Amino acid sequence: MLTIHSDDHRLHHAAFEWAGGERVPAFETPQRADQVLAGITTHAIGQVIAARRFGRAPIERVHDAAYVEFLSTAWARWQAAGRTADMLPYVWPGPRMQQRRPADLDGELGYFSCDVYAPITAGTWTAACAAADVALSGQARIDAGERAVFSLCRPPGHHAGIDYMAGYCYFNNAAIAAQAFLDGGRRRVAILDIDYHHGNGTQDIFYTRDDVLFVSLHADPREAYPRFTGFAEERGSGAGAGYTVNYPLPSGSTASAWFCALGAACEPIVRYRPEVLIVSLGVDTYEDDPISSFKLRTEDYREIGTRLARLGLPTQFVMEGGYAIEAIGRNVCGVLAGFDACRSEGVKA
Ligand code: Q9C
Ligand code: ZN
Repeated sequence: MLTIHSDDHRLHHAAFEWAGGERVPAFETPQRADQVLAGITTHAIGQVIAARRFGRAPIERVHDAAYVEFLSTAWARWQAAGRTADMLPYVWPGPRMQQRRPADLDGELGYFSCDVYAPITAGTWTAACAAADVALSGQARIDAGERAVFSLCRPPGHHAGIDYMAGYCYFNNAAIAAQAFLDGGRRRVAILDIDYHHGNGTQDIFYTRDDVLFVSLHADPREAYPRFTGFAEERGSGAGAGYTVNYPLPSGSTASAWFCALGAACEPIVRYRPEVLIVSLGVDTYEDDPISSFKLRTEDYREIGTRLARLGLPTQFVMEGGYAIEAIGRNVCGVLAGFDACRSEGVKA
């Protein structure tokens, strides 16, 4: 399988995050993508190519232009104020408060984010644009007839909504690719999100639409981030009613429960008859992931690839989470190799 990559991801490097009331080293690090890239070579997944640049326009097809503009200038404004630490918000518009954009930088930072897990650093803008380019370059390859590609995006994207950053995410790479497929003339795109965490941002972007089916398998929000979205009752609204499908799983779920849910999640996808499938690929479902609780083992990732290949669809894998540095390369490559092996056997749905 072809991999798309950009070295610019390294320009985004958070100094720390908050966990258990303490400042701890950030879990979302440049090493993650470097390890995956090393795995691509070690496991002989295939060719790696650099992303091309697409600019702001395809990003603004899913994100609010004011949010994009804020992200593009935030660090320079922060620096001009004499500040040097990572930018993190402290105040958000809560329930029943006015959703009004504040006039100054500290206020805007809260307005355009929904948690403390997406710090803006010196290189965040460049890295986030590069991740979108990695997604768009993969999309272009599928559009040109490639059967499957892996977009090695970093920073990840599925927690970023229309006008906010959150959970290590700034631009929603999978959503940007989905919109590009539609803008290229496809009419039905499915996104299957198998990251441990609910893809609240992707859901936000497509919640009222029927041209993108969003199906997510994740830890029950009652006991996991992002806490306030991802319940089974969230099914889309208006024209989008029925086009969002959530499968929350209990904390501590094992592979057998997870694969059972994957089987269920594939049903609405098959029924939708999408022209293309985007997989938001997080491997934070791994048993040794430092911030998650599912119990998948390395051998399970190959099986995931096999199951996805059986859907028989043009497929774009987009990298999301996964924080067990030592295992991230083999787990991601397990999925890709499993997909490729099943495909070359000619197995059909
Ligand atoms: N102590 C992705 O996997 N922190 N984002 C949760 C950990 C935020 C995860 C609490 C997790 C964000 C792309
Ligand atoms: Zn995750």
